[in-house]
Amino acid sequence: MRLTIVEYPNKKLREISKEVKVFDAKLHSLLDSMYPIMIDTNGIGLAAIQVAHPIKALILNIPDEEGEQPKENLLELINPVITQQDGETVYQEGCLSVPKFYEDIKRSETLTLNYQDRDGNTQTLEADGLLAIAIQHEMDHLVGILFIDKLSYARRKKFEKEYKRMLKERKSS
Ligand code: QAP
Ligand code: CO
Repeated sequence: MRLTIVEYPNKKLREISKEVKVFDAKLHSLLDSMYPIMIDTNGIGLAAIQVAHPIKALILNIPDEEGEQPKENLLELINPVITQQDGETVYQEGCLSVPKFYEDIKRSETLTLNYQDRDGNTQTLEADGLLAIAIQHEMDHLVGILFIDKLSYARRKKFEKEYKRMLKERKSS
């Protein structure tokens, strides 16, 4: 399956993703195609809506201590639901759909999650650190929320200005 990343300000990113009910070869093919595009673009997380598929599916591959992302560490979360969250943490986030822009975002520090794997089996997961942050970032995509929506009014204005300039420069080169 050939996929391309949908970038802000494309309205597609505002869609609400639908629950996955059928865990078939089509779903597996989408997940299999999301992994290489995430790795090739230096991503650690990617929601299906970012490749124009509005379904509640996302993948994560948090770098290990060596900064590597072996495929064994790949997490595929379908229909995720956070059941517990605690604490507060700030991290400089980015997003493959908002290239070249990074800002500090406040999230819960730890969380517990229910989800389904690619075969529809229910799983639970406890997360902290960068994984917990990434899960919250990717789950926001499932309801049409981007990390830039969480910025203060002033920061958001600064972002819009810089981003517009970047898009313009990109078009002219
Ligand atoms: C979400 O983000 C995330 O601007 C995943 O030029 C971010 O993979 C979770 C990326 C931070 C937790 C913490 C962004 C690659 C990748 C860019 C990403 C870029 C190249 C973002
Ligand atoms: Co993102």
